[in-house]
Amino acid sequence: MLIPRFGQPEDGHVHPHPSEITPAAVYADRRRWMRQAAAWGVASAASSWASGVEAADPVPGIAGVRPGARAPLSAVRSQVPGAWTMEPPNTHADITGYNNFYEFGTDKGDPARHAREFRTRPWTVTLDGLVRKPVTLDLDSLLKLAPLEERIYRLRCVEGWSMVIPWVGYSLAELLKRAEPLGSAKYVQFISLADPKQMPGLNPRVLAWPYAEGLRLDEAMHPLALVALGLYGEVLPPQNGAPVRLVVPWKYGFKSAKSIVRIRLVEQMPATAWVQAAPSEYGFFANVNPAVDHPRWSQATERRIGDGVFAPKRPTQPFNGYGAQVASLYAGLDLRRWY
Ligand SMILES: Nc1nc2c(c(=O)[nH]1)N[C@H]1C(S)=C(S)[C@@H](COP(=O)(O)O)O[C@H]1N2
Ligand SMILES: [Mo]
Repeated sequence: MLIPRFGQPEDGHVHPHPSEITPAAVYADRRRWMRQAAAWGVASAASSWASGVEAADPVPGIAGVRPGARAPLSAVRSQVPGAWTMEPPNTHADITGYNNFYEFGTDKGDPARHAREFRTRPWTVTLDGLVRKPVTLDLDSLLKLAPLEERIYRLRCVEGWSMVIPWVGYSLAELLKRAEPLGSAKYVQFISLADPKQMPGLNPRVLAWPYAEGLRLDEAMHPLALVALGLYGEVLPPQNGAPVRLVVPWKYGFKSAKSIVRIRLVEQMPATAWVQAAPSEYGFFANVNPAVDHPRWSQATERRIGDGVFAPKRPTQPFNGYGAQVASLYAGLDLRRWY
């Protein structure tokens, strides 16, 4: 049986050298250069390759977005309590160069490398299951569904590293309300895209695809649970879960499913990819908890990406520092257990 590679403790894990990363900015500049070269009619193999790439499959949308292109996404400052940490955000290069998105490979640099041409238009998200009004929304409807807010959240990966990320989006509750959940709905399941034509990492030995996650309905309705459509004031880069992903800041990062295509309201606790893969290591609730170690490493501290490998680790906070907002959701639940 394959031991999930997901759970690699961060000790001894060397942060990728900057030269291994292709920051989105550099990539955008390269594309701009290629377009410019094609426009000038530069006679070379490079220009015909460039024009071939650039001319293929134009994707309509905000600012005429093509796969991998960057586009602004304006947002207002969120008023949701806890939505703004004062900690400095990580750099764009770190946030878009050090990723977990196993559909594109299991190394931290794989998503940035392999998701460049990921097509995020057309895109739809279907809300169904125990709802009064099942609905399928396209990306433009999602972008207009509620005012876009900027929120700066800490992200704590179960592997023991963390970042601070300025997201753009709105509360998941806004989206769920559109479908009018029935009284019988108790949980929400989130299903990511699994497209073997675009995703080179869909190996059945890694996870059971599609990637699926879930929340209890009251967790999903908490205003801090975010539908993210952008980061750093731009549409989401592919490697961060474009065009639409979940962000649940008080839970380990794996709960925040990327590139979501379906949201199901259900009565029973739904199957999730990581619980299915390793039930002894990952739980459904997966609230960040420094007092409960992962079976293979401590969760007491974390390495903040960008601190440098020699900097001391930081103490991990219960609920990733969002306890004042969310702890009451778990009254009566034994938090010492690894759920
Ligand atoms: N579909 C999908 N969603 C996913 C993952 C994944 O592999 N596939 N990885 C998760 C994990 S482990 C983390 S830590 C976060 C990372 O999000 P980021 O790359 O935007 O920082 O995405 C989560 N969502
Ligand atoms: Mo993670």
